[in-house]
Amino acid sequence: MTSSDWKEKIITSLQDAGRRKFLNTAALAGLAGTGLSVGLSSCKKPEPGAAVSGAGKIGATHALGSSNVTYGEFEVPPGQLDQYYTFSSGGHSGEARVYGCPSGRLFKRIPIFNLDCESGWGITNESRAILGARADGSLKYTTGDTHHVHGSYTDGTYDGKYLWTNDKIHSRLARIRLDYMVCDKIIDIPNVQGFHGIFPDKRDPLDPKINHTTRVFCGQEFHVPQPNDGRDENDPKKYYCIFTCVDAESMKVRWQCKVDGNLDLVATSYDGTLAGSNQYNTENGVTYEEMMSAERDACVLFNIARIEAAIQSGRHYTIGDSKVPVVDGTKDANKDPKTALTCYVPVPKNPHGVNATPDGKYFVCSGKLSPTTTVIDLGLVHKWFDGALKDPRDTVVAEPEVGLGPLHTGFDGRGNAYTTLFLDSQIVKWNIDKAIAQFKGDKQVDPILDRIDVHYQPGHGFTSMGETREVDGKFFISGNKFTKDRFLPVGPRHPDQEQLIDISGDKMRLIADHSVDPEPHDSIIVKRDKIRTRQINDLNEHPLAVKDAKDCRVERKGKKVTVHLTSQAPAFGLREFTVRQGDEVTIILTNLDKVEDLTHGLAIPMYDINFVVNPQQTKSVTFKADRPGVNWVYCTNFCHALHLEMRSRMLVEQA
Ligand code: RUQ
Ligand code: CUA
Ligand code: CA
Repeated sequence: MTSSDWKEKIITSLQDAGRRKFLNTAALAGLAGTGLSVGLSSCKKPEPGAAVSGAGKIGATHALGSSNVTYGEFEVPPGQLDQYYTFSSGGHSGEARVYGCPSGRLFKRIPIFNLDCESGWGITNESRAILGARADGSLKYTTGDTHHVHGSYTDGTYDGKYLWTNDKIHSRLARIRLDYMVCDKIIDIPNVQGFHGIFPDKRDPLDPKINHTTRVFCGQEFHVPQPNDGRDENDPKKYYCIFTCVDAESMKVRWQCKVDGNLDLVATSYDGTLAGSNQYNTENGVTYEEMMSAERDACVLFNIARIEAAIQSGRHYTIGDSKVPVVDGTKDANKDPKTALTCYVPVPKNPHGVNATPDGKYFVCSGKLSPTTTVIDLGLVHKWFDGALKDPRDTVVAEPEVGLGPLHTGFDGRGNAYTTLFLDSQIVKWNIDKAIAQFKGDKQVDPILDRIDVHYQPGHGFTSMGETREVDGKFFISGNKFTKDRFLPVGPRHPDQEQLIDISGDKMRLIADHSVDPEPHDSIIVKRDKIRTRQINDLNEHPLAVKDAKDCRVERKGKKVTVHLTSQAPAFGLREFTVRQGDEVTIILTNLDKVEDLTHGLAIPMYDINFVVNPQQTKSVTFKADRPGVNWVYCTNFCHALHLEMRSRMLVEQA
């Protein structure tokens, strides 16, 4: 075939059968001969053809045909509020996002690893201090890749205090304080590349009185030499991955644990004793072919109490310049279960996703290249650590065939699991107890309860309060990676989609399509009463706050000039101020307005300054006044009938 023939073929396949069929075929063709075909041949349900049927008539009929939903049933009418917050990662944007559920309305983008002029994130001295600067004053990084957001827990449910999210590119962990919904801390995780999975603990395994989150666990997806300083570059067998524990409050790295293979997603047990991570590269491969060569990979479980005891007793080392204590969690160093820090449970090849069931009993690991999910019994894992179970594989109590490309699983609190099927473009509902009975040998029982088409290729899927003891079984959101024909086209790149599904009944019902900016990855759905935001800032929080308009002034120390400034609708505290060419100018701006939502902005033409101050908030910027002339400092946030008149003049005198 000539290349134009190929082009023709691809276009026809897209037009005729829909992208879904194209992806399925292409994905399967790409995987043929690499072992997936083995997995497929053992998958009776669904028929590969069935997954594709109807692809030609996707769209309105498809969506409406799958349910009898009156859309208004779940609409949030004017003047009413959503029942839930959805906190979502923002992928390439490096931000997090806040949506309403079920409305799907976007309420807020929380800048984290990115720059954001709406809030001035990355522009003010305060946000730059959080983002981290290099010696020359430039920001250390301006990019981020957020995948997962998870909240802090008390008593097994969200306490509304913090969210944490990862930066996969630069291996940073960020915290968001939920009272203001702003990022308050970012740290670098040493010795790690490709920080992907993240999960807070839910209570302390050592102290029964500590029933809230005190640790955040972070997984490393890309293995590297340790230290990664040029040694062992050509010897991938000497590359390793690391599991990191960060203190939730101080955000200091507490310890690290070296593992064989890699770490992908992370889950934690409700009793605080265990954390787990699925591993798709137990082969230590450096190409995807190598990473798919073994029939089985693993889910590795970390015995938190034992790791911390090992650290206490000094059984640790450090890597390179890092001072963080590291323990050895590799297989060779942990052969005796009775002293082992880690337990490697074999699961079918290249798993993706690990999720804790809300009853606290199981971790569910998805197959990805196997049409199965694996249910690991955490009680049996403890039995293995006690030496009472020989083979780590004996901790597996179910492995139902769910469909093609299972990635992530949510729960309804009624014993059912909902797994996203990337290749099948479906959500499958299955019953955990039935899957266990089937695994024990009961041939009569079918754990699969329902399937619903989603549009298309879902990644994460999660339920309302589904990662807490207060799971309520009402909503499931399918995070779809492709949307094809669901929205008005906006160029070659389509929006992503969060599809809302009602899971309160026996049958799943598709309720709504919500377009989202690529690519939200993971989210959590949190009952609104868990979140208590502040109405205004605390004036005393900033040590340099200008607490009275009378305190506005210009202070000079040599070439350093500080402008103490206030805003109060519709005026800045100084109508003008004068500096000299060559001065290093710091403007400290306090918003003295006390009314909720009465935000002012400050922008200075040609100085790249653009930020806002919320009621009673203080922020500052520092810059070099390098050009003589008049600069209109103006308010960027429509605050008052005289908003346009809200200006001040910065006069820069010739040197
Ligand atoms: S991963 S689509 Cu970055 Cu959360 Cu599974
Ligand atoms: Cu202040 Cu507009
Ligand atoms: Ca593998």
